[in-house]
Amino acid sequence: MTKSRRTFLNEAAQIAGALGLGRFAWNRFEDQLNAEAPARAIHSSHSVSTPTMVSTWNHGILANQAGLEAQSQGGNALDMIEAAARLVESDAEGLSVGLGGLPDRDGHVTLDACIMDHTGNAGSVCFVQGIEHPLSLARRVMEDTPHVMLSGAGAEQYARELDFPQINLLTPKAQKAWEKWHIESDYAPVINRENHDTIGLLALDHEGRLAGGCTTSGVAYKMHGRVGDSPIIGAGLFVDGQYGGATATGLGEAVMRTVGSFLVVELMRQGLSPQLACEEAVHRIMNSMPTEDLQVGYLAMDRNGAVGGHAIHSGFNYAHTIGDEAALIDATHG
Ligand code: SD4
Repeated sequence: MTKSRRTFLNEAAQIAGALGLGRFAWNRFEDQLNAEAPARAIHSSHSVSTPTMVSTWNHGILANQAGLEAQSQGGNALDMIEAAARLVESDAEGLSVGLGGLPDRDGHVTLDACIMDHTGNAGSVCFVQGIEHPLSLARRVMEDTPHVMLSGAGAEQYARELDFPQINLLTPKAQKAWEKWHIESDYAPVINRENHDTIGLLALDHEGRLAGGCTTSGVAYKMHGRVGDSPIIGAGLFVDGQYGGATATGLGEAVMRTVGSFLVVELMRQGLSPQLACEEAVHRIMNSMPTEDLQVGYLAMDRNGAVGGHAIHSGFNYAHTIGDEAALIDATHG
């Protein structure tokens, strides 16, 4: 027998309570159920075989283009992620990813990255120095080792075994910025430090496979040895091929404390749209710590290609590319 709508909503409300969904998210979920034509339907109207990518910040536009190019040459979702990441990692102008990333307080550029596929395979490296493409190294950890994560000297040793080129990642521009900072040596997180921050990427390929990646030099002037959320599976990135993927940007400590990307995907699994799931995960942070001085943004895509993004403060944007159509979108906030 079919349940009445009221019974369904009552039961769903109890589940939402058990999940700890805030009142706000529950109201929005109800709106979503009541809506005649929810935004999700518009997004999901394109076929799953239309390759789609979303990536954080302005540099996502070019990254997505590189990802879609890899796909058109026969690549799958993982190839899309890797090609997109490599482009941004090689950009010496960007101050927070790969080559040219701002160093830690001791002047060392240390990188974190991870990758995950639709079957739950994951690879990650953290606190890696002297390698331009940490996400490619993370992929090799995933595909060619029995492990998920390698760190520091061990990850660098593995990179040498694989003949990854060794380079100095500290560019004159980043060194100059660090020398200026070093005079005062005053560490404080800066909201939206530059609009070309960590890159978090999600891709859906022509066969409907999802993959995700995240690569960063982490917050500038961090303590030597500090690792953020970006290489932590479940924090900076999580993908569940049945439901969707999510990635994070911003102050990693806040993301790690709330296992942010896993939370976003779990909320999608419970029925929230990517947008509502991102909003709820941001509110989880806002309800548990002071956030005047910290920014976190989440980006999510479900297995049908529907997308959402939300941040604590304004300033977070993301690139959304479907086939050959690309748009830069200002995420909602607050
Ligand atoms: C970190 N989440 O290391 C990264 C930095 C970042 O936007 O994403 N900045 O905490």
